[in-house]
Amino acid sequence: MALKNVLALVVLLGVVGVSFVKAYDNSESNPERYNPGTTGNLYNDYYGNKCTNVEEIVRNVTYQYVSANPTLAAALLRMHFHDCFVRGCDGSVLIKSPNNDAERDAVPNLTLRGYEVVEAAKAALEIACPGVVSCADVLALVARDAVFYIDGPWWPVPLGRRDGRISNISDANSLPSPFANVETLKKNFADKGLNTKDLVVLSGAHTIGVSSCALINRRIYNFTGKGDFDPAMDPNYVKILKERCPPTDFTTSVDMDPTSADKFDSHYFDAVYQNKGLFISDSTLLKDSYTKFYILQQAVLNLNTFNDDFLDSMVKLGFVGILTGDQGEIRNKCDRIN
Ligand code: HEM
Ligand SMILES: *[C@@H]1O[C@H](CO)[C@@H](O)[C@H](O)[C@H]1NC(C)=O
Ligand SMILES: *[C@@H]1O[C@H](CO)[C@@H](O)[C@H](O)[C@H]1NC(C)=O
Ligand SMILES: *[C@@H]1O[C@H](CO)[C@@H](O)[C@H](O)[C@H]1NC(C)=O
Ligand SMILES: CC(=O)N[C@H]1CO[C@H](CO)[C@@H](O)[C@@H]1O
Repeated sequence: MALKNVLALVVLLGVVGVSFVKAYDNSESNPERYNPGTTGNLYNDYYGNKCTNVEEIVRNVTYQYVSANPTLAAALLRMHFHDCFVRGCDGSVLIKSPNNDAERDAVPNLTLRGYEVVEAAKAALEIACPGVVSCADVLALVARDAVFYIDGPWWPVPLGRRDGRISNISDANSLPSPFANVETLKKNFADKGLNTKDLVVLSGAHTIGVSSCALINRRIYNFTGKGDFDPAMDPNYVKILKERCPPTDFTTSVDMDPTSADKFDSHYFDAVYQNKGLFISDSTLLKDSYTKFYILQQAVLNLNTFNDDFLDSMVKLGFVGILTGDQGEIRNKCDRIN
């Protein structure tokens, strides 16, 4: 990086850097720690003796699937995110509709994978303690365990979510678009009670997993309709992407993190910093001073706070729009309301 940038950074760091460096208090004995005060309460030992071993049962099933197919970790993390952003973390993303008008039929959902893992974990729980554990909780646990299995960070998943009874294709509009700019993304997240730090930290989930040529072909071949590519992209990266994605290819997969899409590391921030963000919604994080600074901290200053920050933001994400108490229901099967 240019000397000018280094100097600017050093000055910036002096002003706000210290507040970014925060050790995580790993005391599970403090449930309030996990409640960012959104809508309702979740508890670490919610099921107690109504269902002992909930976490172990889910973990065993998840490990079984993810060990056979590690790419499921990315899929399950994304599924949990989609669930939480649409009607809250209420398992509504799992519901099937005979009319193809449920959330999972929406365009951004078409490539969600891993439903079978959630179903299998739920089935194991139904044998151990029928009708007790919600599908929303199962999905939250499965996502955490799947990421942990591939050596990603572990985060606490306080429990007690209830399952929603509605899944509507039009609600999937509240999912952020890969073509969105940072202002829109900030608003999308703020609408869910998540701040700008959560936006940039959770975007780091794109350090694992894949997308498809369909979502980037315009960006690399015909950005403004003149046969050009997005000038915010590194030209060499565009060249590599073009080799992977011929102009009329809408199906081939593309790694989200060009260097290590199967590893949960901080390379996503390196990629974005080097103008190798796959989506506009990744690259645009360099256009806001806060999110840009976070990227610099991870990519250039090697502060290594990403895993701890991810933990904090995942816990917050898990509280978005939850149903608790006697709201909703405990579904018997995750793909249909009772
Ligand atoms: C900031 C706004 C976000 C946008 C616009 C966005 C958009 C996308 C898109 C378009 C894909 C590719 C899907 C496909 O090819 O069909 C994707 C993949 C993925 N997203 Fe995001 N995403 C965002 C935030 C998040 C968050 C918050 C998480 C999780 C905490 C996440 C986790 C993932 C993962 C893991 C994949 C790879 C999935 C796989 O390999 O199957 N994303 N995202
Ligand atoms: C989970 O798997 C471990 C190791 O295979 C096994 O010992 C344990 O009994 C399993 N736990 C449950 C609740 O199935
Ligand atoms: C889904 O939401 C749309 C828009 O709010 C509404 O018109 C439609 O009736 C809903 N569909 C179902 C099945 O509830
Ligand atoms: C590029 O975009 C323009 C304007 O949208 C369109 O007319 C043209 O057909 C596109 N070219 C290709 C090769 O898709
Ligand atoms: C309409 C449609 O294609 N829906 C798909 C949504 O995603 C699920 C899971 O991958 C598919 O089974 C559906 O066919």
